[in-house]
Amino acid sequence: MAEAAQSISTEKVDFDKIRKDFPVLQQQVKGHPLVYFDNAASSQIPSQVADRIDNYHRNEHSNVHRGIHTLSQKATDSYEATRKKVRDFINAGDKDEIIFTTGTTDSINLVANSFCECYVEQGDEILISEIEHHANIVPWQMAAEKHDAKLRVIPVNDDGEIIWDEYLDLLNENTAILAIGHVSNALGTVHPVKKMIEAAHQRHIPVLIDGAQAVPHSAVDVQDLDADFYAFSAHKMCGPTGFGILYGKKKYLDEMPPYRGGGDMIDKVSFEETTYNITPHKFEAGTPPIAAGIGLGAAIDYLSDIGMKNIALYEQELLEYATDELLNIDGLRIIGTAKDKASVLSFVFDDIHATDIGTILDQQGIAIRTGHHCAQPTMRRFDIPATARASISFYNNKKDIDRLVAGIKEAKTFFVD
Ligand code: C6P
Repeated sequence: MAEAAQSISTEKVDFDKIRKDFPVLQQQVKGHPLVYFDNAASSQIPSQVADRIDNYHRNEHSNVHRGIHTLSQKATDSYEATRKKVRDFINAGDKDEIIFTTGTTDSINLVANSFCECYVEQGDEILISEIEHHANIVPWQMAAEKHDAKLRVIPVNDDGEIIWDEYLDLLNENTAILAIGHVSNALGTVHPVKKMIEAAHQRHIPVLIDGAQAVPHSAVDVQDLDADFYAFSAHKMCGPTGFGILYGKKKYLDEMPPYRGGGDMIDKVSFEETTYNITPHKFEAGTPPIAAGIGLGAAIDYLSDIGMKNIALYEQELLEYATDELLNIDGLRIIGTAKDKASVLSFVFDDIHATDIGTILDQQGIAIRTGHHCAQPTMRRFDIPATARASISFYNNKKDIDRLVAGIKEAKTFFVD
Protein backbone atom coordinates (compact mmCIF):
# COMPACT_ATOMS: atom_id res chain seq x y z
CA MET A 1 0.00 0.00 0.00
CA ALA A 2 2.78 2.39 0.93
CA GLU A 3 4.38 1.31 -2.33
CA ALA A 4 1.29 2.45 -4.28
CA ALA A 5 1.46 5.83 -2.62
CA GLN A 6 5.08 6.68 -3.41
CA SER A 7 5.31 8.00 -6.93
CA ILE A 8 2.17 10.06 -7.07
CA SER A 9 1.07 13.49 -5.85
CA THR A 10 -2.23 14.43 -4.20
CA GLU A 11 -1.81 18.05 -5.31
CA LYS A 12 -3.68 17.54 -8.56
CA VAL A 13 -6.67 15.92 -6.85
CA ASP A 14 -9.12 18.25 -5.12
CA PHE A 15 -10.38 16.06 -2.28
CA ASP A 16 -12.50 18.92 -0.87
CA LYS A 17 -14.40 19.06 -4.15
CA ILE A 18 -14.70 15.25 -4.20
CA ARG A 19 -16.36 15.35 -0.78
CA LYS A 20 -19.28 17.25 -2.35
CA ASP A 21 -20.09 14.19 -4.45
CA PHE A 22 -21.43 12.54 -1.27
CA PRO A 23 -24.80 14.08 -0.35
CA VAL A 24 -25.04 11.89 2.75
CA LEU A 25 -22.10 13.78 4.26
CA GLN A 26 -23.93 17.11 4.03
CA GLN A 27 -26.49 16.17 6.72
CA GLN A 28 -26.69 16.97 10.43
CA VAL A 29 -26.79 14.17 13.00
CA LYS A 30 -27.95 15.01 16.51
CA GLY A 31 -27.58 18.68 15.64
CA HIS A 32 -23.99 18.40 14.34
CA PRO A 33 -22.57 18.03 10.82
CA LEU A 34 -22.07 14.31 10.24
CA VAL A 35 -18.52 12.96 10.48
CA TYR A 36 -18.44 9.47 9.00
CA PHE A 37 -15.65 7.16 10.15
CA ASP A 38 -17.35 3.79 9.62
CA ASN A 39 -15.93 3.26 6.16
CA ALA A 40 -14.51 -0.21 6.82
CA ALA A 41 -18.05 -1.44 7.52
CA SER A 42 -19.54 0.27 4.47
CA SER A 43 -18.36 3.26 2.49
CA GLN A 44 -20.67 6.01 1.25
CA ILE A 45 -22.08 6.23 -2.26
CA PRO A 46 -21.36 9.25 -4.49
CA SER A 47 -24.15 10.85 -6.55
CA GLN A 48 -22.60 9.48 -9.75
CA VAL A 49 -23.17 5.88 -8.55
CA ALA A 50 -26.60 6.57 -7.01
CA ASP A 51 -27.71 8.25 -10.26
CA ARG A 52 -26.51 5.32 -12.36
CA ILE A 53 -28.47 2.85 -10.24
CA ASP A 54 -31.51 5.12 -10.30
CA ASN A 55 -31.33 5.42 -14.08
CA TYR A 56 -31.22 1.64 -14.42
CA HIS A 57 -34.31 1.28 -12.23
CA ARG A 58 -36.22 4.03 -14.05
CA ASN A 59 -35.26 3.35 -17.65
CA GLU A 60 -33.40 0.10 -18.20
CA HIS A 61 -34.76 -2.49 -15.81
CA SER A 62 -35.13 -5.96 -17.31
CA ASN A 63 -33.74 -9.42 -16.58
CA VAL A 64 -30.31 -10.19 -17.99
CA HIS A 65 -29.04 -12.99 -20.29
CA ARG A 66 -31.06 -14.94 -22.86
CA GLY A 67 -33.40 -12.00 -23.52
CA ILE A 68 -34.18 -11.35 -27.19
CA HIS A 69 -35.87 -7.98 -26.57
CA THR A 70 -34.00 -4.68 -26.62
CA LEU A 71 -34.39 -3.79 -22.96
CA SER A 72 -33.01 -7.14 -21.81
CA GLN A 73 -30.06 -6.81 -24.17
CA LYS A 74 -29.37 -3.31 -22.85
CA ALA A 75 -29.50 -4.51 -19.23
CA THR A 76 -27.23 -7.44 -20.12
CA ASP A 77 -24.71 -5.16 -21.82
CA SER A 78 -24.60 -2.77 -18.83
CA TYR A 79 -24.35 -5.61 -16.34
CA GLU A 80 -21.67 -7.51 -18.29
CA ALA A 81 -19.71 -4.28 -18.80
CA THR A 82 -18.97 -4.43 -15.08
CA ARG A 83 -17.10 -7.71 -15.59
CA LYS A 84 -14.67 -5.97 -17.95
CA LYS A 85 -14.38 -2.96 -15.64
CA VAL A 86 -13.48 -5.24 -12.72
CA ARG A 87 -10.96 -7.09 -14.91
CA ASP A 88 -9.23 -3.82 -15.76
CA PHE A 89 -9.51 -2.42 -12.22
CA ILE A 90 -7.66 -5.35 -10.63
CA ASN A 91 -5.69 -6.22 -13.77
CA ALA A 92 -7.04 -9.75 -14.17
CA GLY A 93 -5.90 -11.56 -17.31
CA ASP A 94 -9.36 -12.50 -18.58
CA LYS A 95 -12.91 -11.28 -17.88
CA ASP A 96 -13.99 -14.91 -17.45
CA GLU A 97 -11.89 -15.03 -14.29
CA ILE A 98 -14.29 -12.53 -12.69
CA ILE A 99 -17.20 -14.18 -10.86
CA PHE A 100 -20.08 -12.09 -9.61
CA THR A 101 -21.10 -12.93 -6.05
CA THR A 102 -23.07 -11.19 -3.31
CA GLY A 103 -19.94 -10.05 -1.45
CA THR A 104 -16.64 -11.10 0.08
CA THR A 105 -18.37 -13.57 2.41
CA ASP A 106 -20.09 -15.27 -0.51
CA SER A 107 -16.86 -15.30 -2.56
CA ILE A 108 -14.91 -17.03 0.20
CA ASN A 109 -17.72 -19.52 0.82
CA LEU A 110 -17.69 -20.33 -2.89
CA VAL A 111 -14.00 -21.23 -2.78
CA ALA A 112 -14.24 -23.01 0.60
CA ASN A 113 -17.00 -25.20 -0.82
CA SER A 114 -16.09 -25.68 -4.43
CA PHE A 115 -12.26 -25.65 -4.30
CA CYS A 116 -12.19 -27.92 -1.25
CA GLU A 117 -14.56 -30.35 -3.00
CA CYS A 118 -11.85 -31.23 -5.51
CA TYR A 119 -8.57 -30.20 -3.89
CA VAL A 120 -8.85 -31.03 -0.16
CA GLU A 121 -8.49 -34.53 1.27
CA GLN A 122 -8.43 -36.10 4.69
CA GLY A 123 -5.38 -34.93 6.66
CA ASP A 124 -4.81 -31.81 4.53
CA GLU A 125 -4.29 -28.43 6.15
CA ILE A 126 -5.98 -25.10 5.50
CA LEU A 127 -3.86 -22.16 6.60
CA ILE A 128 -5.23 -18.81 7.78
CA SER A 129 -3.89 -16.04 10.04
CA GLU A 130 -4.73 -15.18 13.63
CA ILE A 131 -6.31 -11.84 12.66
CA GLU A 132 -8.84 -12.84 10.02
CA HIS A 133 -12.40 -11.59 9.71
CA HIS A 134 -14.93 -14.33 10.58
CA ALA A 135 -15.73 -14.53 6.84
CA ASN A 136 -12.22 -15.89 6.31
CA ILE A 137 -12.35 -18.28 9.27
CA VAL A 138 -15.75 -19.94 9.52
CA PRO A 139 -16.12 -21.14 5.88
CA TRP A 140 -12.72 -22.85 6.20
CA GLN A 141 -13.64 -24.40 9.55
CA MET A 142 -16.78 -25.79 7.95
CA ALA A 143 -14.79 -27.10 4.98
CA ALA A 144 -12.15 -28.61 7.26
CA GLU A 145 -14.82 -30.45 9.20
CA LYS A 146 -16.47 -31.74 6.03
CA HIS A 147 -13.23 -33.02 4.48
CA ASP A 148 -11.55 -34.14 7.70
CA ALA A 149 -8.83 -31.55 7.22
CA LYS A 150 -7.11 -29.35 9.80
CA LEU A 151 -7.28 -25.58 10.22
CA ARG A 152 -3.83 -24.14 11.01
CA VAL A 153 -3.29 -20.58 12.19
CA ILE A 154 -0.33 -18.22 11.55
CA PRO A 155 0.37 -16.16 14.69
CA VAL A 156 0.96 -12.40 14.73
CA ASN A 157 3.27 -10.32 16.91
CA ASP A 158 2.17 -7.56 19.31
CA ASP A 159 2.04 -5.05 16.44
CA GLY A 160 -0.38 -7.31 14.55
CA GLU A 161 2.15 -8.46 11.93
CA ILE A 162 2.58 -12.01 10.65
CA ILE A 163 5.49 -13.79 12.35
CA TRP A 164 7.39 -14.68 9.20
CA ASP A 165 9.39 -17.68 10.43
CA GLU A 166 6.30 -19.23 11.94
CA TYR A 167 4.51 -18.70 8.64
CA LEU A 168 7.24 -20.51 6.74
CA ASP A 169 7.25 -23.34 9.31
CA LEU A 170 3.51 -23.84 8.83
CA LEU A 171 3.79 -24.30 5.05
CA ASN A 172 4.17 -28.00 4.30
CA GLU A 173 3.23 -30.72 1.84
CA ASN A 174 -0.20 -31.10 3.47
CA THR A 175 -1.13 -27.43 3.09
CA ALA A 176 -4.00 -27.41 0.58
CA ILE A 177 -4.60 -23.66 0.55
CA LEU A 178 -3.54 -20.43 2.29
CA ALA A 179 -6.42 -17.99 2.90
CA ILE A 180 -5.25 -14.62 4.15
CA GLY A 181 -6.63 -11.11 4.47
CA HIS A 182 -4.82 -8.44 2.46
CA VAL A 183 -5.71 -5.81 5.11
CA SER A 184 -7.05 -6.57 8.59
CA ASN A 185 -10.40 -4.85 9.19
CA ALA A 186 -9.82 -4.78 12.96
CA LEU A 187 -6.18 -3.61 13.08
CA GLY A 188 -5.39 -2.12 9.68
CA THR A 189 -2.36 -4.39 9.18
CA VAL A 190 -1.37 -4.74 5.54
CA HIS A 191 -0.06 -8.28 5.22
CA PRO A 192 2.93 -8.79 2.90
CA VAL A 193 0.73 -10.83 0.60
CA LYS A 194 2.98 -10.74 -2.45
CA LYS A 195 5.85 -12.22 -0.47
CA MET A 196 3.51 -14.69 1.23
CA ILE A 197 2.11 -15.86 -2.11
CA GLU A 198 5.62 -16.31 -3.48
CA ALA A 199 6.59 -18.48 -0.49
CA ALA A 200 3.37 -20.52 -0.80
CA HIS A 201 3.80 -21.00 -4.56
CA GLN A 202 7.36 -22.26 -4.09
CA ARG A 203 5.66 -25.14 -2.29
CA HIS A 204 2.84 -25.38 -4.90
CA ILE A 205 0.24 -24.08 -2.44
CA PRO A 206 -2.58 -21.95 -3.92
CA VAL A 207 -3.59 -18.73 -2.14
CA LEU A 208 -6.87 -16.92 -1.59
CA ILE A 209 -6.69 -13.25 -0.61
CA ASP A 210 -9.56 -11.60 1.26
CA GLY A 211 -9.26 -8.15 -0.26
CA ALA A 212 -12.38 -6.59 1.30
CA GLN A 213 -10.32 -3.87 3.02
CA ALA A 214 -7.62 -3.50 0.38
CA VAL A 215 -9.40 -2.89 -2.92
CA PRO A 216 -11.18 0.28 -1.67
CA HIS A 217 -7.91 1.86 -0.52
CA SER A 218 -5.13 0.87 -2.91
CA ALA A 219 -4.29 -0.17 -6.44
CA VAL A 220 -4.58 -3.97 -6.49
CA ASP A 221 -3.02 -5.98 -9.32
CA VAL A 222 -3.93 -9.66 -9.04
CA GLN A 223 -1.46 -10.70 -11.73
CA ASP A 224 1.39 -8.88 -10.07
CA LEU A 225 0.45 -10.48 -6.73
CA ASP A 226 0.00 -13.81 -8.54
CA ALA A 227 -3.07 -14.47 -6.31
CA ASP A 228 -5.01 -17.61 -7.18
CA PHE A 229 -8.25 -16.21 -5.74
CA TYR A 230 -9.06 -12.66 -4.66
CA ALA A 231 -12.35 -11.63 -2.98
CA PHE A 232 -13.94 -8.24 -2.32
CA SER A 233 -17.26 -6.39 -1.80
CA ALA A 234 -18.86 -3.53 -3.77
CA HIS A 235 -20.31 -1.77 -0.71
CA LYS A 236 -16.89 -0.99 0.75
CA MET A 237 -15.76 0.77 -2.46
CA CYS A 238 -18.50 3.34 -3.07
CA GLY A 239 -20.84 0.74 -4.57
CA PRO A 240 -24.09 -0.81 -3.37
CA THR A 241 -24.65 -3.68 -0.94
CA GLY A 242 -25.44 -7.20 -2.15
CA PHE A 243 -22.69 -7.45 -4.75
CA GLY A 244 -19.12 -8.70 -4.73
CA ILE A 245 -16.35 -10.27 -6.73
CA LEU A 246 -14.38 -13.45 -6.74
CA TYR A 247 -11.36 -13.36 -9.00
CA GLY A 248 -10.00 -16.83 -9.67
CA LYS A 249 -7.37 -18.27 -11.96
CA LYS A 250 -9.08 -20.11 -14.79
CA LYS A 251 -7.01 -23.26 -14.24
CA TYR A 252 -8.79 -23.68 -10.88
CA LEU A 253 -12.21 -22.32 -11.82
CA ASP A 254 -12.51 -24.69 -14.79
CA GLU A 255 -11.87 -27.69 -12.52
CA MET A 256 -14.05 -26.56 -9.63
CA PRO A 257 -17.67 -27.81 -9.48
CA PRO A 258 -20.58 -25.35 -9.35
CA TYR A 259 -21.44 -24.00 -5.94
CA ARG A 260 -25.18 -23.46 -6.38
CA GLY A 261 -27.66 -24.99 -8.81
CA GLY A 262 -30.40 -23.23 -10.78
CA GLY A 263 -31.00 -21.07 -13.83
CA ASP A 264 -28.12 -19.52 -15.80
CA MET A 265 -25.46 -21.90 -14.51
CA ILE A 266 -26.51 -24.77 -16.76
CA ASP A 267 -25.74 -25.94 -20.28
CA LYS A 268 -28.40 -28.69 -20.68
CA VAL A 269 -30.86 -30.03 -18.13
CA SER A 270 -32.74 -33.31 -18.20
CA PHE A 271 -34.02 -35.46 -15.36
CA GLU A 272 -31.25 -37.93 -16.09
CA GLU A 273 -28.35 -35.53 -16.33
CA THR A 274 -27.42 -31.86 -16.19
CA THR A 275 -24.36 -30.32 -17.77
CA TYR A 276 -23.03 -26.98 -16.68
CA ASN A 277 -22.33 -23.62 -18.26
CA ILE A 278 -18.74 -22.46 -18.71
CA THR A 279 -16.74 -20.37 -16.22
CA PRO A 280 -17.72 -17.88 -14.80
CA HIS A 281 -21.45 -18.48 -15.43
CA LYS A 282 -21.46 -21.95 -13.87
CA PHE A 283 -20.94 -20.20 -10.51
CA GLU A 284 -23.72 -17.64 -11.04
CA ALA A 285 -27.07 -19.38 -10.51
CA GLY A 286 -30.33 -17.44 -10.62
CA THR A 287 -31.25 -13.83 -11.36
CA PRO A 288 -28.42 -11.68 -10.06
CA PRO A 289 -28.65 -8.28 -8.29
CA ILE A 290 -28.48 -6.47 -11.64
CA ALA A 291 -28.75 -2.89 -10.38
CA ALA A 292 -26.02 -3.56 -7.82
CA GLY A 293 -23.74 -4.99 -10.51
CA ILE A 294 -24.25 -1.94 -12.71
CA GLY A 295 -23.67 0.20 -9.61
CA LEU A 296 -20.31 -1.47 -9.02
CA GLY A 297 -19.36 -0.61 -12.60
CA ALA A 298 -20.18 3.06 -11.90
CA ALA A 299 -18.21 2.94 -8.62
CA ILE A 300 -15.17 1.61 -10.49
CA ASP A 301 -15.46 4.42 -13.05
CA TYR A 302 -15.69 6.91 -10.19
CA LEU A 303 -12.68 5.55 -8.26
CA SER A 304 -10.62 5.18 -11.43
CA ASP A 305 -11.22 8.85 -12.29
CA ILE A 306 -9.72 9.87 -8.93
CA GLY A 307 -6.98 7.23 -9.21
CA MET A 308 -6.39 4.52 -6.62
CA LYS A 309 -2.79 5.63 -6.10
CA ASN A 310 -3.98 9.16 -5.28
CA ILE A 311 -6.53 7.72 -2.86
CA ALA A 312 -3.87 5.56 -1.17
CA LEU A 313 -1.51 8.50 -0.75
CA TYR A 314 -4.16 10.86 0.62
CA GLU A 315 -5.49 8.26 3.05
CA GLN A 316 -1.95 7.57 4.29
CA GLU A 317 -1.58 11.29 5.02
CA LEU A 318 -4.82 11.26 7.01
CA LEU A 319 -3.82 8.05 8.81
CA GLU A 320 -0.50 9.56 9.93
CA TYR A 321 -2.20 12.75 11.10
CA ALA A 322 -4.94 10.83 12.97
CA THR A 323 -2.41 8.45 14.57
CA ASP A 324 -0.33 11.34 15.92
CA GLU A 325 -3.40 13.17 17.21
CA LEU A 326 -4.90 10.10 18.89
CA LEU A 327 -1.62 9.21 20.57
CA ASN A 328 -1.70 12.65 22.23
CA ILE A 329 -4.81 11.64 24.17
CA ASP A 330 -3.88 10.48 27.63
CA GLY A 331 -4.67 6.80 28.26
CA LEU A 332 -5.56 5.98 24.63
CA ARG A 333 -3.90 2.84 23.28
CA ILE A 334 -3.89 2.01 19.57
CA ILE A 335 -4.41 -1.67 18.84
CA GLY A 336 -2.67 -2.54 15.59
CA THR A 337 0.68 -0.83 15.16
CA ALA A 338 2.06 -2.64 12.12
CA LYS A 339 4.67 -0.82 10.04
CA ASP A 340 2.51 -1.18 6.95
CA LYS A 341 -1.03 -0.09 7.78
CA ALA A 342 -4.16 0.96 5.92
CA SER A 343 -6.53 3.64 7.15
CA VAL A 344 -8.02 1.79 10.13
CA LEU A 345 -7.53 3.08 13.67
CA SER A 346 -8.61 0.75 16.46
CA PHE A 347 -8.17 2.04 19.98
CA VAL A 348 -9.03 1.31 23.61
CA PHE A 349 -8.90 2.91 27.03
CA ASP A 350 -8.35 0.77 30.10
CA ASP A 351 -11.15 2.50 31.96
CA ILE A 352 -13.78 3.27 29.30
CA HIS A 353 -15.69 0.64 27.33
CA ALA A 354 -15.56 1.04 23.55
CA THR A 355 -19.38 1.16 23.34
CA ASP A 356 -19.46 4.14 25.69
CA ILE A 357 -17.00 6.02 23.48
CA GLY A 358 -19.10 5.21 20.42
CA THR A 359 -22.27 6.42 22.15
CA ILE A 360 -20.76 9.74 23.22
CA LEU A 361 -19.33 10.30 19.74
CA ASP A 362 -22.71 9.58 18.17
CA GLN A 363 -24.21 12.33 20.33
CA GLN A 364 -21.79 14.66 18.53
CA GLY A 365 -22.67 13.37 15.05
CA ILE A 366 -19.51 11.26 14.74
CA ALA A 367 -19.99 7.73 13.41
CA ILE A 368 -17.43 5.10 14.41
CA ARG A 369 -17.85 1.35 15.01
CA THR A 370 -17.31 -0.41 18.32
CA GLY A 371 -17.15 -4.09 19.19
CA HIS A 372 -15.19 -7.10 17.93
CA HIS A 373 -15.58 -6.18 14.24
CA CYS A 374 -16.38 -9.81 13.33
CA ALA A 375 -12.84 -10.68 14.43
CA GLN A 376 -13.23 -12.29 17.85
CA PRO A 377 -9.94 -14.24 17.65
CA THR A 378 -8.16 -10.91 16.95
CA MET A 379 -9.66 -9.43 20.12
CA ARG A 380 -8.59 -12.55 22.04
CA ARG A 381 -5.04 -12.21 20.69
CA PHE A 382 -4.82 -8.71 22.17
CA ASP A 383 -6.69 -9.70 25.33
CA ILE A 384 -9.44 -7.14 24.88
CA PRO A 385 -13.22 -7.56 24.47
CA ALA A 386 -13.65 -4.83 21.87
CA THR A 387 -12.15 -1.74 20.27
CA ALA A 388 -13.44 1.60 19.10
CA ARG A 389 -12.60 1.81 15.41
CA ALA A 390 -12.38 4.87 13.20
CA SER A 391 -11.86 3.89 9.58
CA ILE A 392 -10.88 6.60 7.14
CA SER A 393 -11.86 7.16 3.52
CA PHE A 394 -10.74 9.64 0.88
CA TYR A 395 -13.77 11.88 1.48
CA ASN A 396 -12.68 12.44 5.10
CA ASN A 397 -10.36 15.31 5.96
CA LYS A 398 -8.25 16.68 8.81
CA LYS A 399 -11.22 18.64 10.20
CA ASP A 400 -13.07 15.33 10.62
CA ILE A 401 -10.09 13.98 12.53
CA ASP A 402 -10.01 17.08 14.75
CA ARG A 403 -13.72 16.55 15.52
CA LEU A 404 -13.00 12.90 16.36
CA VAL A 405 -10.18 13.82 18.71
CA ALA A 406 -12.26 16.51 20.45
CA GLY A 407 -15.14 14.02 20.77
CA ILE A 408 -12.93 11.36 22.35
CA LYS A 409 -11.58 13.94 24.81
CA GLU A 410 -15.14 14.83 25.73
CA ALA A 411 -15.98 11.13 26.30
CA LYS A 412 -12.93 10.87 28.50
CA THR A 413 -13.98 13.86 30.56
CA PHE A 414 -17.46 12.39 30.93
CA PHE A 415 -16.37 8.91 32.04
CA VAL A 416 -13.03 9.38 33.78
CA ASP A 417 -11.88 12.86 34.65
N1 C6P B 1 -16.08 -6.16 7.45
C1 C6P B 1 -16.31 -4.39 9.08
O1 C6P B 1 -16.97 -3.57 9.71
P1 C6P B 1 -19.08 -8.71 3.42
O2 C6P B 1 -19.93 -8.58 4.64
O3 C6P B 1 -19.23 -10.06 2.78
O4 C6P B 1 -19.24 -7.57 2.46
O5 C6P B 1 -17.56 -8.58 3.92
C2 C6P B 1 -17.08 -9.44 4.91
C3 C6P B 1 -15.68 -9.09 5.25
C4 C6P B 1 -14.66 -9.96 4.90
N2 C6P B 1 -13.38 -9.66 5.12
C5 C6P B 1 -13.01 -8.51 5.69
C6 C6P B 1 -11.55 -8.21 5.89
C7 C6P B 1 -13.99 -7.59 6.09
O6 C6P B 1 -13.62 -6.43 6.66
C8 C6P B 1 -15.36 -7.89 5.88
C9 C6P B 1 -16.43 -6.96 6.36
C10 C6P B 1 -17.01 -5.19 8.02
O7 C6P B 1 -15.12 -4.56 9.28
C11 C6P B 1 -18.27 -5.80 8.53
S1 C6P B 1 -18.01 -6.84 9.91
